[in-house]
Amino acid sequence: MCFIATAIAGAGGKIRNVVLLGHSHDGKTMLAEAMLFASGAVARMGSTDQATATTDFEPEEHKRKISITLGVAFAEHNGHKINIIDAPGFFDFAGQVISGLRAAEGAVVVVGPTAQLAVGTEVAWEFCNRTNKPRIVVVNKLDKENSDFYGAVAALRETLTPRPFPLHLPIGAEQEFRGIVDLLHLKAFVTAEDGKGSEVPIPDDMKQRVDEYRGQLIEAAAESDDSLLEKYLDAGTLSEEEIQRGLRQGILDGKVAPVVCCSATKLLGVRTLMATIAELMPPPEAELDKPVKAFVFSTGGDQFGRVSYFKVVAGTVKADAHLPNLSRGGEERLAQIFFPRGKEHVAASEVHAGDIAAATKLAHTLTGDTLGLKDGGPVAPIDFPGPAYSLAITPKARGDEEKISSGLARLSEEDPTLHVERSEETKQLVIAGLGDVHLDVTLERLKRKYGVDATTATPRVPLRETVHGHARAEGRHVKQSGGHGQYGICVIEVEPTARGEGFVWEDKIFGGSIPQNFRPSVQKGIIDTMAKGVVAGYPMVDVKVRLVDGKYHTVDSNDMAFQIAGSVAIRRGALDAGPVLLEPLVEATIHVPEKYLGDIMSDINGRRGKILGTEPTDGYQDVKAMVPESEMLRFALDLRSITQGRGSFTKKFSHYEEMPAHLAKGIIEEFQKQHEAAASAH
Ligand SMILES: Nc1nc2c(ncn2[C@@H]2O[C@H](COP(=O)(O)OP(=O)(O)OP(=O)(O)O)[C@@H](O)[C@H]2O)c(=O)[nH]1
Ligand SMILES: [Mg+2]
Repeated sequence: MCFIATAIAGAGGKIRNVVLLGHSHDGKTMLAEAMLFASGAVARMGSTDQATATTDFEPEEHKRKISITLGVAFAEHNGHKINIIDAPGFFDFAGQVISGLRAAEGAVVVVGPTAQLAVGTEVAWEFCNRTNKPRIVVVNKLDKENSDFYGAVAALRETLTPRPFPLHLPIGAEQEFRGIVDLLHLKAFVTAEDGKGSEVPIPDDMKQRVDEYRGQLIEAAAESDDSLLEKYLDAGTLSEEEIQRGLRQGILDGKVAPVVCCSATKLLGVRTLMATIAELMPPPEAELDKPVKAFVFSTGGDQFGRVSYFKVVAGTVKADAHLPNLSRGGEERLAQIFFPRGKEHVAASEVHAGDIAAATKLAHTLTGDTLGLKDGGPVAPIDFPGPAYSLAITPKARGDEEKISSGLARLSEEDPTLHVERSEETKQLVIAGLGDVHLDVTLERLKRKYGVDATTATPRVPLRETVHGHARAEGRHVKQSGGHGQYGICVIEVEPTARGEGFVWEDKIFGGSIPQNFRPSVQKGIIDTMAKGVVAGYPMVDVKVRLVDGKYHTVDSNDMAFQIAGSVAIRRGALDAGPVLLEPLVEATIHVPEKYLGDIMSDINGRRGKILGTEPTDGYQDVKAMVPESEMLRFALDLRSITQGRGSFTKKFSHYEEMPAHLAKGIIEEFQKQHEAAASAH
């Protein structure tokens, strides 16, 4: 195998990098396995059901029977090296899809064999459209009962552009599915019960259909090139070579998307799919003679530790190379480079431009980095979706705080869609990602790799306190029974300032009711209390405090007594001045198919949000809204259920605004109750 990998790798034109995309469970991982097995790259055919598939090797994947991280492997077909990147279909792992698309020149969109277009197919299509990826569609599972190739094709054609059309047709259906007719080469292949494949004449009962679909194919090929179209209009047909050339161009230009058929588990249509990939998918652009440059498109882990998957963009990467990291500085030593086949490492001595390989234990290189000699600088990094769903996380065992932070830091380095933040304000450690399953998987990895058990909770939203009206309040701290006494009394006036002014202090004492040297003590007591929260445990802002009067005692007054007096005064004053809470608002941009617009608008209303505007983009709508952050905590999950996964959103902090009184009242009363209980317990 090592021989094949290196022997073919020399020629960029013989490499095909494809990413398998589609709805979860439609059979991408099994199709990858089938290609590996059919080409002899693996000796036994693994399966996702048995947790033995080559490209799904993480325990978290086995437990859920879904792919979570990219699986990278390679197969050989007819002198071509096909690098297969198996992406997850589950929406929480869209970051992996984006990584995979960056490394591949083409996508293989795997769909189920029914007349129902799955959401994951639509989403995969969108991803391909956005990144201008040439694509082939595979209708998989055609061995299944009630499978319907023509129904599936019709469903695809109804909604998707570029319009899919059949390149292969199935011979037999359901249990009788046994082979395919290749409309381009006009050949038929069947596989017998014993697994032996052979070429056969096109079945008589399919001839009419074959003619009809081949006609469509030729038209599609002709339409992708003016000279071909002319020829087609003249002669009424095209040669095989011309059809092939036209199709290749049409696929590359995003005008056509050929559909092939297969059963991954029965190994039907798998070799013809590989032939189609080799024939019609574009080769990588390989700048062999340029200085070496490699782009790290994904980071994962296996039994040997961290694995960085890279695609060589220019030149040749040699084993043991020392390459500068053009994105973040420093130099990396690529001690071992290899061609990954799932978790297996096939050692490589060199990797040429266009090819995909991996390295272990890079010191500081992360996903999106470019390694190479300075020539034109780094490749553009990958744009990953921002966090949509967050949870506060705490270690179960005391003393694990350090471990949880370093473990999460490592995990977020490997997963660009995982964000970790310690909130100064709420004192919580918060993890954020694309959905609840993403964060569940993160917790499991934390336990498996770093031995930390953790619990999660809804994050606290950092509110602020302020006041509405004016009040005058006295704060006294007087204890003079025996020993050293305490004496401090202050009178303050409290009022709001303009939003954003913070804390304003005015010393309006005439005469010496409080001596000069104790006035800063009062101020400090007030500031400290405001920072901790006066009425509800959140920092108080935008308040003006005027010190107007007080009393002191020549012996018993001291700094501490006046600090405490200040603290008491602000607590009373704030309560009397009509405390209000400010809450953070976020500006959200919600991207949904047009048909959900009404549902989203009413959902946002239900979250106390304001719609700022809508903007149509290509059958989708971008809804801009201003919504309280506290109402957005579960939005990622709700948006998914409203749109079945078709919608996405981003949000960013905008500003603070007053919380409705009835909500604030509840929070303040709750805090006061706890505060009193704590005070009486002392
Ligand atoms: N009958 C039949 N079952 C299949 C075929 N291909 C896959 N399956 C089954 O479908 C299920 C899902 O297959 P996977 O390959 O894991 O699906 P996937 O697309 O990788 O799913 P995600 O990783 O979640 O996106 C498994 O139970 C497979 O055994 C097929 O050709 N025929
Ligand atoms: Mg999978």
